[in-house]
Amino acid sequence: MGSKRGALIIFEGLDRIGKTTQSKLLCDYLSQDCNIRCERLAFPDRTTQIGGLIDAYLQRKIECNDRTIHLLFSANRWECMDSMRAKLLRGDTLIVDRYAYSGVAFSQAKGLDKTWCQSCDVGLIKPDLVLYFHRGKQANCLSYTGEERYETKHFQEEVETCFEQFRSSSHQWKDINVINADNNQMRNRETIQEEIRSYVKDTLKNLKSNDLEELWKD
Ligand code: NYM
Ligand code: MG
Repeated sequence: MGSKRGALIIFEGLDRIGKTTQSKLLCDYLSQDCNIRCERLAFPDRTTQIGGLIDAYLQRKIECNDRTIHLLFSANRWECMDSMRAKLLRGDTLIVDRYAYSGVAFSQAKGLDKTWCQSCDVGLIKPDLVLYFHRGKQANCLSYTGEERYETKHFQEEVETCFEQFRSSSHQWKDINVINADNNQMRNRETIQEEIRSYVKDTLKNLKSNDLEELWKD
């Protein structure tokens, strides 16, 4: 009996919706309270050379055409696949802030073809769990204009439409779970975290195969 591999868990959604806070809480909980080896990652990974270009682009220090930056975001995931695979196979659970779903939604929102956008990420490691943070009706995360490229109310609304379209139309999104991330008194941090933990516990319990599957191959 080999030891069980870790799970690949993805957090997705618009900017400033609480993914980072919640993924940190989850990672601390799994490692400290459940004794599960666990690491938190984020895409874009701005620490690599490709990630440095993406960071410069987001901070408007360089220009880049839409397809080129899309390919860089995708390449930034591909360059991490070997180390992610090795960690998962040795039993570490990975909690990842954004993945190929942001890749598609943000580029599609600029007018790029969805099929083309998706094709670059076909074959990445397939997640065991995807949690999409949805802002529900009491929208409060869109009342800002942030510093980085893409952080405008208008563009975030376009991205949200792409996330929603993709989620409701594609069988590839059938496994995506929606987290109501409304940040009001009814849905505070702890309530949202509890909901996330219950999804994660199910996923960890039901992890069957030791093999890693490939994204968007079926
Ligand atoms: N983003 C992120 C993309 O446009 N494509 C991608 O593939 C990924 C992973 O980068 N506004 C966008 C979404 C964000 C921005 O991400 C920076 P973060 O999580 O804010 O650092
Ligand atoms: Mg951001």
